[in-house]
Amino acid sequence: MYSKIYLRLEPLGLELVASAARGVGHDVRLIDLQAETHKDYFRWIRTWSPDAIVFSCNYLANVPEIIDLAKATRVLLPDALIMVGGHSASFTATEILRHGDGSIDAVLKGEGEPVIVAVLEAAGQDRANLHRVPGVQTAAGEGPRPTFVHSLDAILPARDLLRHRRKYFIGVLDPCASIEFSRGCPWDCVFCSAWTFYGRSYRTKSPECAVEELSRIKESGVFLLDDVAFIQAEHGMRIGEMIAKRGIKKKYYLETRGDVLLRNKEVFKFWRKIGLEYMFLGIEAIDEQGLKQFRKRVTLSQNYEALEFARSLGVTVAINLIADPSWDRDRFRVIREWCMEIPEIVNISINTPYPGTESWRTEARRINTRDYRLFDIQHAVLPTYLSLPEFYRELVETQRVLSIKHLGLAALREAAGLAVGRLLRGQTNFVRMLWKFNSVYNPKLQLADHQQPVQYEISPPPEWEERIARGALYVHAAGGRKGRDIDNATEAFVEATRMGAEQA
Ligand code: B12
Ligand code: SF4
Repeated sequence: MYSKIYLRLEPLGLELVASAARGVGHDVRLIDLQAETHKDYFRWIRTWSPDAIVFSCNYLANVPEIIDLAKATRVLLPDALIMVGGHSASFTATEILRHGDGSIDAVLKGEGEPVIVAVLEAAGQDRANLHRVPGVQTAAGEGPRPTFVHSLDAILPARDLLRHRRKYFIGVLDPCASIEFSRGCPWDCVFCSAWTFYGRSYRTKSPECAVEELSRIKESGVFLLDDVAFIQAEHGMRIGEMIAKRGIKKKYYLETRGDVLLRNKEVFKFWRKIGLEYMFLGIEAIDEQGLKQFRKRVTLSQNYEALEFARSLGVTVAINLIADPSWDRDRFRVIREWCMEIPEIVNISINTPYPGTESWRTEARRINTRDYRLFDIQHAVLPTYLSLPEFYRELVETQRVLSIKHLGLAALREAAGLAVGRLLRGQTNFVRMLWKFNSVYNPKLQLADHQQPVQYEISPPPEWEERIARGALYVHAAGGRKGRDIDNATEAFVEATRMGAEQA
């Protein structure tokens, strides 16, 4: 839903996988189903007849769509090698193979760059033994844990393979490309699977390579994909200085934590000077009780101080609040009132346990739907205190108030100016976004989504446990301290602020 209105971003992970495969001599094509249709996909499959088709499944909600596409592809190309990779696929490999019912040959877990090369090579020799390759799971078994790409500098994304680059945007950054300066996250928040995927590692791209890649990007806007931007101040500063020196002029969007922002103020100030426009801060809750629920080791006053500082930079700040299904009408009202008092853009998501997160195993409430499509943090998958229709009415009303707030009269006046500029350049994404809210956010539609027939059911979480062995959640093996490319002072800062610190 979110991506129908506010943004559509290039699939950088898939471009990297494509680049790795192309690098060893394969003829590779890429189709982004955010920007093209199933009809386009089938036209390609029929006319080109590839030997292998790989789907990227980062988002759990996309599992049914991918299974159906794989099944239809199998009918058209009975001998093709059909595989699925990506973030969510890595946590649900067994289920995906089961749902595929023979249509999916393998699930590729972990980082795609090494596994795609290895699995295509293995397929050329002995297709029955793919499951011996690290990171590969097939109906016949599962290989060793996936390996990491040896350096983030090694492979540049195949940006040239996407046919509709002008369709990527976020808000006024239209058009917008994506880039990563680092990969992984050293923190360990209970509701997040970014750290479990990468085994709590954190790797960085060299500033030289990062800036060279940036200089080749044609789009004026750039979305920085890092989970937490500029954890290590020197790394962020060095990249910033090199951008300034080379005279690269772009507008940037990034996401970071409030405590990182306060620790590395100078870096963010510098980035403001070289084009930082938007910042997304994960605030999650506005009271101590809420912060405790998400086990955020950050105090309310730190959150407010971070907001204050972000405002002082003059960037547009967006924050995220997590609505819990236990919320009553009063709680929604308080949130609406609070949000109207602050200048920031507020995004509300619903507390959703995902496979691969700690919450998936430790959340005492049981999920009340097994429909993958509802796991998009815009639907309630845990029991609600209010009746479901009422919960959605309150939620959508809150989102509507917030949307009108940041697209209110003053904002609309400003937006009108920006819109004309973009239309003159033929960029229409931003302008379309302005009018779409009511057709996408509608409590009746949300509710109707719960009534759809469910063909593929997600496996429920295993028996509830209060505490779990965190290592069991990892896709990539944990490298411990040496897997984190941060200095000792930053490691100590992370230790003091991470959620699981007391269990380490
Ligand atoms: C950037 C980002 C976004 C961007 C997406 C940009 C895009 N078009 O891809 C935006 C802002 C749109 C977004 C939205 C959402 N996101 Co998001 N997002 C991320 C984030 C921070 C980074 C992803 C990324 O691009 N990384 C960099 C690239 C290089 O890595 P990558 O895509 O993971 O690809 C690598 C591997 O996954 C793998 N791989 C990927 N595809 C394939 C395919 C094959 C064949 C193979 C072999 C390998 C492979 O190899 C790649 C290279 O190593 C991740 C957190 C994370 N670190 O993963 C969350 C994350 C993926 N998002 C998440 C969520 C919850 C959402 C939203 C639902 C939130 C919302 N507000 O509504 C929406 C859903 C959007 C949708 N389409 O349905 C969750 C996923 C939950 C889940 N299990 O489904 C994550 C894990 C964050 C979290 N805190 O838990 N997101
Ligand atoms: S800081 Fe927490 S929520 Fe953010 S990416 Fe890291 S583990 Fe996930």
